[in-house]
Amino acid sequence: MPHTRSRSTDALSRRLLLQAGAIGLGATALARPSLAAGTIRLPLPGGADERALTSAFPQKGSMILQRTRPPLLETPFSVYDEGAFTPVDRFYVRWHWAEVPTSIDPHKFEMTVSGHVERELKFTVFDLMRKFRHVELAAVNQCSGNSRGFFQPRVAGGEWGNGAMGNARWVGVRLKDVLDAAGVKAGALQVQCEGADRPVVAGAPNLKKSLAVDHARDGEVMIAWQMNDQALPLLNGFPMRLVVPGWYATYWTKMLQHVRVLDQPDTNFWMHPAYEIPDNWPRADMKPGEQIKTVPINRMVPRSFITNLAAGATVGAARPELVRGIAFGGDTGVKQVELSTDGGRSWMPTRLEVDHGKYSFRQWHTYVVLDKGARTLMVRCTNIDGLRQPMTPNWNPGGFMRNVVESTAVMAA
Ligand SMILES: Nc1nc2c(c(=O)[nH]1)N[C@H]1C(S)=C(S)[C@@H](COP(=O)(O)O)O[C@H]1N2
Ligand SMILES: [Mo]
Repeated sequence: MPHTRSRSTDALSRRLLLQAGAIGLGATALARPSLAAGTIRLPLPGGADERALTSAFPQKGSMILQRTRPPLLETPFSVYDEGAFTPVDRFYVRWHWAEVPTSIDPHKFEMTVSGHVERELKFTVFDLMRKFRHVELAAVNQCSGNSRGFFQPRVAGGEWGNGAMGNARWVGVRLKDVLDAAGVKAGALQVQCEGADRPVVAGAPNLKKSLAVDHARDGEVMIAWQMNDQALPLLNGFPMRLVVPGWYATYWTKMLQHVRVLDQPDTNFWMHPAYEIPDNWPRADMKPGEQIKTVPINRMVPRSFITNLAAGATVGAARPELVRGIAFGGDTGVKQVELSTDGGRSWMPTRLEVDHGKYSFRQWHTYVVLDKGARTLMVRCTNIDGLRQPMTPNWNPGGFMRNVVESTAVMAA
């Protein structure tokens, strides 16, 4: 459960937001004209090995440029070696539609709660700060299509490497408390969220995502204005966004403008057919062309990565070498992270570092002694529910929910 914040933190939140409003996120375009600033190696099957880096986006440091409009910015993987929390200026960015407001006045921007409720309510982010109890929760935000670029056969969509994920301490209020203030009526089924971004093409549907009403009221789903002690950057949803712990980021609506309580199932395009997975969680697996029942994507599955050694790294042979990384349990905490140096025949435990809560990245480390030559390191995570990463990757046409034990080839010399 999220814990309650102190008064001084409330004051800090307000100050952070005032600063964010004051620096005028109002560039005329989201990116300055000269975009590329060097390249980075990001080998994907069948793809170019080099990607452009950019520092041209407001409030963002050096990022992998996947797409300019709408902005798709990937976190360079070495950033995850810096700690359990992803620096805000390196946190990945993903928008569906190109019309993203380039400046927002947080004193004027309102979120409306409407639909199957006793009273329609409007809140600025400052109203939320004043009226409701503050909560803080560490949680991983991962795009449904993170690692899509590794799918074979290839699938259409943002060809992400593994950098469409990030971990932050989110501060905000419970969606439950906001819904209670509006008074959800009996017969409510779902809660639909929509942001302030718009499609360029007339008639194309705005992104709208719905959660079951009990999920929306579970006391964990929150409306956040702060990540890792900073106001949300514009590109990560300033002034407020939804945080849905343990669920894929497609539900984490940014620049939250409408919260609608529905008494009918949401059948909008973005719930169906978009963002659907084969109905065999946790695998989300099928054969190309297979006819299979699908359901909306939902809870995340465990993943783990080595962060201190990139593919092709040279490490010392016949002496202890540090291997370090991150893991997350998906919709629950990490129980165990194990390493294999023999292709998965045997597994050795690793040491888990500080526990920041069940939805957070958890750092781990161990030491290996490798014989000289080409070696492969494999890492696997098991979560508290006993769910363990599989040895073979899944496939589905959306390129969603990649889950497989990751391998890193190194040279011991
Ligand atoms: N308003 C709005 N919210 C949105 C989206 C969007 O296009 N518009 N994309 C969603 C998807 S698919 C992802 S992966 C996350 C990305 O969050 P981030 O950009 O803060 O990393 O935002 C989600 N929330
Ligand atoms: Mo996404």
